[in-house]
Amino acid sequence: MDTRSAASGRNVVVVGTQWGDEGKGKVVDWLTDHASAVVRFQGGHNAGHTLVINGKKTALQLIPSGIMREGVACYIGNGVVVDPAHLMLEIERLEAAGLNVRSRLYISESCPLILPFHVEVDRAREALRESSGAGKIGTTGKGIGPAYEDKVARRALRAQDLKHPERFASKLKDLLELHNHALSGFLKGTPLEFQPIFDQAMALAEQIKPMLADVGVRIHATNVGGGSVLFEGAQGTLLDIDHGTYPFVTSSNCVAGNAAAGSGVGPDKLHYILGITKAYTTRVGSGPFPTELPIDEAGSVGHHLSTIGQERGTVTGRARRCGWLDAAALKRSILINGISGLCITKLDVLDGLAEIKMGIGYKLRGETIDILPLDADDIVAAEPIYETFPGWTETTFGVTEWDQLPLNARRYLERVQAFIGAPIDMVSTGPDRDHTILLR
Ligand code: 2SA
Ligand code: MG
Repeated sequence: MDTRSAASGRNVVVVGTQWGDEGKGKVVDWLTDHASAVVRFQGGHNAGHTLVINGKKTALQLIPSGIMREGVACYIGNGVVVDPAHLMLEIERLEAAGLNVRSRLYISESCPLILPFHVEVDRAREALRESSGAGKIGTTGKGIGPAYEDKVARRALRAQDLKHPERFASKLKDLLELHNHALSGFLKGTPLEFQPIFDQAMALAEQIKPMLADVGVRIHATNVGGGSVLFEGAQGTLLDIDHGTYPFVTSSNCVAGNAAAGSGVGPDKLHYILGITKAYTTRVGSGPFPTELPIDEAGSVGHHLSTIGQERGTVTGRARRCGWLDAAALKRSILINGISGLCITKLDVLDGLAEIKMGIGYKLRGETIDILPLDADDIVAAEPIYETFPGWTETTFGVTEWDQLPLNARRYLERVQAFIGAPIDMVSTGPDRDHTILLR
């Protein structure tokens, strides 16, 4: 990947190619060295991007990872759902750590807001799905889905409404009535009161208003001035509302194409699409996962991936499900995103395994297929077909040169590359910025 050309006005989109938690935060942070701005374009504070800088861990949820670098502008695009209370909490947390946030964080006026009743609806829906036998989605409980529903139904309160108290009050009254009706009825939840929600929003508005901006125009101006922009995806392609394992998905488009629509720039501004792929697979929440391994039994491969990989949700603390790399699922991600190159992360977690498997297709009702099916029920029925590789005993942790990787690790990655038909441009060998092999 031509990362070093980033300073000359070329924009990079970073997306997860699996079910999220591929290590996007670290890569975005690494690339930010060459960028003027970092943009979030979908999702909300359901995301959890963990960065390790000088050995210190920082978890970001809503604020773009670029905030860790002085002088980099951070944009929250229109495709993001913003919880004003969470936003201010996250800002204050970063400020307490000594970061300068408000002078370089810009929030699109058009962002739909997540308000307390969205959280209530999210939780009530999950409880209802569970008790009805439909099965939970396993959401993060942050109100993400209900907020996007209101957006699509054209009744959402948006960040721009924070500037107009009367308009805010009138829209809030109508929306709350609608949700309270459901909450006190079939959702069997707790209806909420208008006044505390309104008062809290208006108090937060005073702090948020100075950060509201026309994000699309600002990104355009950055490019015109020769600066380059990084688009930071959240969650992953297989959680995309259209292309993921529906209905076990999040409520936004996580794919690269949405970097344009979700931030207000044209698709011609997306110059390089970097897909982030973990050297194995994880998933948090419910839904099909063909290459899943049991993680509880000490000494098993699943247990190794879970513990050595420290696979726990950044936001919810849930143990992530773990399994082998599913290259047939990856193949679909490559197509949907138009991946220019891949970054493989957490390779070091495979160190010490006697053998390594990679899913290269499935048996589905007697047929062999080499790409993830579209229907979640088919994915459940699909039986993975594996290729097996010898493992390596040497450590790959912190390696910075391709030639320094064990031969078997290189063979594994070369096979991944050949199977999916996209180049591996980077390998991340540890959480620190410097633990990186750059191939192009
Ligand atoms: P939601 O809350 O409506 O977006 O949940 C719907 C599904 O999307 C999944 N999802 C995620 N999967 C992986 N990582 C995410 N972020 C956090 C993290 C998650 C956490 O970085 O670890 O802390 O648990 C994320 N956000 C949403 C979710 O599990 C549902 O399957
Ligand atoms: Mg995460």
